[in-house]
Amino acid sequence: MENRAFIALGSNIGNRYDNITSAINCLTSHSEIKLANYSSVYETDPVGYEDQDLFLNMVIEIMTDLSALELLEFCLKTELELGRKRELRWGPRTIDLDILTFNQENIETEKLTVPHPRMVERSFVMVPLAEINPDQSIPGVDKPLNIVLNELHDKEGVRIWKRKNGEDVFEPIES
Ligand code: PH2
Ligand code: MG
Ligand code: MG
Repeated sequence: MENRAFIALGSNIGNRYDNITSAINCLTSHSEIKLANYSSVYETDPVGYEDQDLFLNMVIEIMTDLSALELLEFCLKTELELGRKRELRWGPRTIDLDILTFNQENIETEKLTVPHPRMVERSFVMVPLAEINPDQSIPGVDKPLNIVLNELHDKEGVRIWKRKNGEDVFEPIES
């Protein structure tokens, strides 16, 4: 598979861990998506709109033959499938899947902006990303990841919830 992408996952409704693992299962059930790595799961204070429940957040690294837009479509489909299963009528989504980077590409279309425009401001993204790929370079960001991370002030809002135990296999987070 030729494209490397990082995807941020977040959930703050229902069984958050279930939602996250179901989303990963759904994504990797696609024949053209392969899980390459994943972070620990973090519990995080809500950012932006603060009057909502705590999130679980993590980041995964995938290899894929899909284009960035095809990957986006599949992420949206997965969000919809999981959301619909929980029968939510409105309010925060049960699962949010955001494409952070796609190779080293800059993509700006109506539907998709990559790198994710707010990723470097968000500790709930940068902490798990730095865990799995501290050397990740982000197009348009000329500082190393550890410097970006050091400059973030809300890292205490990001706490480890389920440590990644084991190597780059999927089993540990299945149950
Ligand atoms: N997602 C948002 C807004 N705020 N806060 C946390 N902690 N985690 C998220 O995933 C998150 C958020 C919109 O996508
Ligand atoms: Mg988001
Ligand atoms: Mg989103």
